[in-house]
Amino acid sequence: MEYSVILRGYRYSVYNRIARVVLHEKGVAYSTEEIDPFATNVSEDYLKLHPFGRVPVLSHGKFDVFETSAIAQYVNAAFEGPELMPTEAETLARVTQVISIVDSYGYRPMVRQVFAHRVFRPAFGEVADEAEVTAGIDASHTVLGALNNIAKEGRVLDGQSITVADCHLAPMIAYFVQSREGAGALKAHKKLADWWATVSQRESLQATAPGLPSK
Ligand SMILES: N[C@@H](CCC(=O)N[C@@H](CS)C(=O)NCC(=O)O)C(=O)O
Repeated sequence: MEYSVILRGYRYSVYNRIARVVLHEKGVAYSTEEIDPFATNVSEDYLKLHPFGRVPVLSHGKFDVFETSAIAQYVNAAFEGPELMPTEAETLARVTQVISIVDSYGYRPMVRQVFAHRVFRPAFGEVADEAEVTAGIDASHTVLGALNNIAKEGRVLDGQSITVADCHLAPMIAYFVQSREGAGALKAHKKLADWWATVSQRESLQATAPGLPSK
């Protein structure tokens, strides 16, 4: 069945999953179109939608939008359903801060270095670069520490009131903890580990698990 909302993305993309988690939390029905941004033949039509050639892109009727936090905020504002964007000033600042920390300092070490080398590459029969895993774990401590402090403060990441910050962070942690090093690093940050124990059980996370091939 074709819906008026189409999410174009790559099944293993953590950013694609963020958009999917938001759509699920909001209860929005959508179709998907598979685009592998790492392929050499990304189509000209797709590059018209996303000039940087990344994923995802969300289309709703004639409206197209890329950049995942913009997609999340659009979905939250455009559809009925649970409010995922707090308006109280300090809480809103924390939501924006979590997303920015994840994008600026978390994605590369946690996903591109630790997960990609320890889990993703081996799942596809490729060799991991151990130096990348080590560098990623080293860099992840500051990221997890900052997020743990925000969780401790209690305005966001409380495991109860779900916001776009939870939706943004959860897919990154889901990948990170699939490595034994990542799981160990998260354990050292108790409040964040407690948050993950609760949030990982949500239907939105369960329904969007990318299903990597087993080694
Ligand atoms: N700033 C972008 C980042 C999206 C992104 O980096 N997506 C990755 C997949 S998880 C991608 O398309 N990578 C392709 C590449 O690096 O060439 C957003 O928020 O949507």
